[in-house]
Amino acid sequence: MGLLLAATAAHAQLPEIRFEAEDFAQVTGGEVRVLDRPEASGGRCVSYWEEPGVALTCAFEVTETGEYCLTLGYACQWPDTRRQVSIDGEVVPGLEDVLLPGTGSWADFRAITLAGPDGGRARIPLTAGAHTLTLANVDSRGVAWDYALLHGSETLPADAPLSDEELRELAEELPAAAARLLLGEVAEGDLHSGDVTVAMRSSGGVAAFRVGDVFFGMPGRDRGVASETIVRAVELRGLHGRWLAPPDRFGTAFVLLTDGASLYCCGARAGSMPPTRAVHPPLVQWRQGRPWLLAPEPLRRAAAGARQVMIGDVAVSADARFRPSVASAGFPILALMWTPLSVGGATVAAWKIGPPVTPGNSAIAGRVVGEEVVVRSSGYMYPALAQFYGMPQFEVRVRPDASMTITTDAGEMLELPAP
Ligand SMILES: [Ca+2]
Repeated sequence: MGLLLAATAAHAQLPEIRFEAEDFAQVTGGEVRVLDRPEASGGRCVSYWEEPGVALTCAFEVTETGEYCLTLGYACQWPDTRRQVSIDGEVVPGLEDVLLPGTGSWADFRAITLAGPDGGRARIPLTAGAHTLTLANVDSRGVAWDYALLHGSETLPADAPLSDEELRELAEELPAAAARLLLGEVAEGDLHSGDVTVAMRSSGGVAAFRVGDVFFGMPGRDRGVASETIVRAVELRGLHGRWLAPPDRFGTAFVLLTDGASLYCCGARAGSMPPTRAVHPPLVQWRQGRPWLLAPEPLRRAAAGARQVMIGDVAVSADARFRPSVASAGFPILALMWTPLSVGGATVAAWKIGPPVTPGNSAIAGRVVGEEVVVRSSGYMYPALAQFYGMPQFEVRVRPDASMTITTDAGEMLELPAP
């Protein structure tokens, strides 16, 4: 079973222009230092750049005229810092005072694609030929600048801010139920509780969901409704959910549960489960109210070999280690795959998306116990802590015929039949 991340649709491609900050042509208004940093691109970066008015200029060549997005790689231990961006000595409109969020430490290098005046990515018109890029310090905080990348809007080297128009365009690429959730609309048949919304298709399947500030959806349009999924509402103390059974008995039945903070899913089938099965791609995250399209590559690196990966403030966890891969299917796609557990002839895969809770281990956990697969809503959380966060603890026992029993820590029990 897997999670998919879909990025942006393809447009005419511009060549990528990349240059290292440490190869700067000129520094004015003061001094900077070039530092050796193994974490940085090219092993070096420019730092000690605290004085306002100090400006660094890099020279670069453009081979193809077009409107370019600008991505900067940097590290910053301050909560944030600001820089002014100029091209050929002229300040770029909308980039007079660019906020670079802190990365946590001077060794933690990240990239950001700069936003323009409409809230979407800045588009910088560049003609073929020689140009310069200047970053000027407009506050009194340092930044370790690593590199700059100019690229077309079809590539996503880093998370990219979306304008309202780009958000609507993205919605048009999605199935209707996913599109309305992306645009903030909750329908009557949706599973909705607290910070969690699951957009249900009219056929009964899941189109997309939102947990906290992160939207997860599937690329592609509705393929038409060939058959109806059997759907049953599930209500346990503190938990709302749906049990969904496929129209044919070889499909995967799954139970979706939410406590209003996290979304839990446990899927089972009486037979083998394809490991590359596509389920739900993370796509867009809201930051200070603005939507950002998430780049696959940083998530791919964060997920490699992990049981849990952070997307903004929410953690995605599975009952086994992720094996992420980036594929292309019209969209750049990050598949977060893992191997389902098996018992008898049945296979079981479980995942959870929600805020991480510490101390303890709030990631979902699954193991084979005798003739059953037992999935716990959290690896281990102190009961008092779970109560404090309003996260009911429960377990799902799955038998070889893919029937399930859900038991809460309060002793409530619910039987779900074999599909
Ligand atoms: Ca560098």
